[in-house]
Amino acid sequence: MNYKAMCESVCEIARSTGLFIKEERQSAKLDIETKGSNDFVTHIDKASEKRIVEGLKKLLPEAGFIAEEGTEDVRGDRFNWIIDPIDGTTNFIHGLSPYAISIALMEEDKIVVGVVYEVGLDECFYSWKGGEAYLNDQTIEVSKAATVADSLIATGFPYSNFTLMEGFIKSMDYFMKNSHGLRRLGSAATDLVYVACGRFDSFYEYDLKPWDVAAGAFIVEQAGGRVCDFTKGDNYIFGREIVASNVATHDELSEVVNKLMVY
Ligand code: 2AM
Ligand code: CA
Repeated sequence: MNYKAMCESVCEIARSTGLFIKEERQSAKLDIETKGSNDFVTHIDKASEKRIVEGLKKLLPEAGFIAEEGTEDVRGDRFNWIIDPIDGTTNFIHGLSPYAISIALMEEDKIVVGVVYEVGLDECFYSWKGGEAYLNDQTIEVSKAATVADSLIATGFPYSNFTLMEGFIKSMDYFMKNSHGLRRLGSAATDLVYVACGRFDSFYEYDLKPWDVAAGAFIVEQAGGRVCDFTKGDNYIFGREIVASNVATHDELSEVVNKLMVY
């Protein structure tokens, strides 16, 4: 497979779907304000995923799909797409950035193409097996921060699974006192690509789904960063826990998360 050409085609699908989402939101603005947001979001998530799936099917007919809205729930023998049609839905509803389209291609059990298109700022992050990592047409790399004390750290707040709440609060307490600061943007895919381009030095969160992290985690690695789960293993796509960072701070950061959040 020509991974580079495949990645470029996926970027085109993500960009055109992003435009569609933006326009739909604009034309439905009044509806959201008067009738509430749930119906609208369900409709637009599904319509967006349908467009993405139709586009991807033409690119690689034999591939299966793991997609948030379940448009096409079929597994492929060798290739599977992992898709989130809108990551950061709550931001999107409120008219806030960031919110993103996340598309990864998995070959056997390895990601080979990753695209995160952050719609609000029109920023497309992407990489392919054997290539570098990009933001629009510029190559990107992770930061050079040497320690957690020098790091700006992103996380996500628990929203429905509160099982690790106690450890999570302890981790926030620790990082508030021992880093440059904590940020919570509300889109895990965007948090990851912001680590890839050095805006954040690191990111950690639990209870994330494969479609929230598959593309972004790949782009972090391609940009020279490191990714692991909370036990420092590599089950971070399907394992629902992720730590991503530059190389220099990875051991220190994952040790803190491991100590406070594995129990
Ligand atoms: P989603 O927008 O695709 O659902 C932020 O912490 C991450 O958690 C996002 O990637 C977001 O993905 C996911 N998430 C799911 N439900 C959420 C909710 N009710 N509030 C905030 N984030 C949610
Ligand atoms: Ca989503």
